[in-house]
Amino acid sequence: MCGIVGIVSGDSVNQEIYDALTALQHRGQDAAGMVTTDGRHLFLRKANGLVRDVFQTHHMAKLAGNLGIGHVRYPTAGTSSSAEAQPMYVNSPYGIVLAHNGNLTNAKHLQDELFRTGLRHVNTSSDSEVLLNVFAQELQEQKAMQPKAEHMFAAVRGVHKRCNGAYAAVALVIGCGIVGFRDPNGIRPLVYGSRKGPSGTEYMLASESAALDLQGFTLERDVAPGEAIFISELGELHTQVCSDTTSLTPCIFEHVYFARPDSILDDVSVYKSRLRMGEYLAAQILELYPNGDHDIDVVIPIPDTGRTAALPLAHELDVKFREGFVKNRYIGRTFIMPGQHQRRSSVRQKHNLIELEFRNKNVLLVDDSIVRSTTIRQIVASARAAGANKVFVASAAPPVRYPNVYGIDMPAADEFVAHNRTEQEIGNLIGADWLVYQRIEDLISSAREGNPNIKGFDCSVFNGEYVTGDIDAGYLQRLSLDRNDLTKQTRDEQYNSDQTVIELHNHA
Ligand code: PIN
Repeated sequence: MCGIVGIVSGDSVNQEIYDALTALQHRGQDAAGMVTTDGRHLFLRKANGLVRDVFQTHHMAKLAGNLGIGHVRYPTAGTSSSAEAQPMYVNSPYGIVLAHNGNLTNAKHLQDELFRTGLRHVNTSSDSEVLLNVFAQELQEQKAMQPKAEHMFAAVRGVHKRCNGAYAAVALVIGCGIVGFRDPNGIRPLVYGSRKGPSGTEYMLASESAALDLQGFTLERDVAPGEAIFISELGELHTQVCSDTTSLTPCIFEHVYFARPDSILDDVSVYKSRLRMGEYLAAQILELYPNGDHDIDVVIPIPDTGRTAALPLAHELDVKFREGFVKNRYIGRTFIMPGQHQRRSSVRQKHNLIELEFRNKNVLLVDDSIVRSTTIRQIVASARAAGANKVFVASAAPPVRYPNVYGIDMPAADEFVAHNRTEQEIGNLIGADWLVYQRIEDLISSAREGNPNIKGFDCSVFNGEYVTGDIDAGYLQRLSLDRNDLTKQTRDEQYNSDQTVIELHNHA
């Protein structure tokens, strides 16, 4: 998963992009990057690491200019090499940089096509470099000496015709402005906002509305599926839907886990979605165990995301809500750490127990989702070790059974605990007395009740239905082979032993 931002301001944008990227850091901790422009040159800084480590004072001093874009990355395609950090740059036409969140499902085909039709070379294994080059090629076709909004829109129209999959992107074109666009299914989020500046209205595009709030921008609205928002370097805003076939089917996993609770995506408060997930879980438990004979003494969330659903769940069940785990906030999110080994050791460090909340009690543990089950297995075991009588588990999301092809790092079905297992078998495996999963229709209602205009969500990780309609067994097999934990680990080891070469190459 990744986070993107673009700002056109009347003043220097470097600090604001830095702050916005920090607000989006939860979307990716692997690499960060920023490009600014003074209208003639681009200034680029990107490297592996957290925002606070990548941008140092001497970098910030050089990131001059009133417009810029930024990116935080977790690698969903390709390697953890810093050569694949974003924004990515192409010199022709004009000089363009682009930051992308999502995953193109026809990247290989497009890469060949780019060479055949434009003699364009794609140097990394990143689909974002493909997206950048398709956009550049389409913009070049416009043959404008000084590109304007209409040329940007025509280029985005061309992108929509050729690219499949998920993409929310911001691109900066030197001497022109910033364009943000979202794929025709609106799978990945993208919002924009405005604020009054000393010399007129200033605009910001971002993956999540929380980043706008924190920079003093007022949320205008979401970028619509297939739409492009162009902000010229003078601060004029133009919008156009650049696809004839659009439908809004945003990724439901944003509501389950990825997005910040203080964000509003497609007019739905993520926080409220999660509260409703808790209410639906409670209704299901009361249905399964009528007359309150569920035997639960206390509801204990697994921090952080699990907490929002656990609160109304406890309330509806009329049992106590207690904090039983203290999370060390200085350890990264385990779920998005590459490689199972790293994940396992950090789960252990991450959650410590408040023993007295467990001793001799029947506890219901609530997490946002169970993917590989590494976290929950260890947590159930430590709850028992702390003296719990019975340990029940509730997952605010249904079982994750299918790979994600739209930019979330869940590429291999056989790494999921629910792969080829029934819910009963999973419950046994994780050591729970019983396990209850959210029903998919309840999950959809939890998010959709915030905005009934949303026709549907991409729920592919739960139901295997891919909204772009282009995913077959062959694609999933290639994805799994290319991106499973073992492949990633081997690739990272190779990259690490190669680092001097990459460092030299990337010394800027
Ligand atoms: C934890 C969010 N949440 C915890 C992410 C772990 C699945 N996992 C998804 C549960 S937090 S596993 O909000 O960032 O603190 O099943 O793959 O082990």
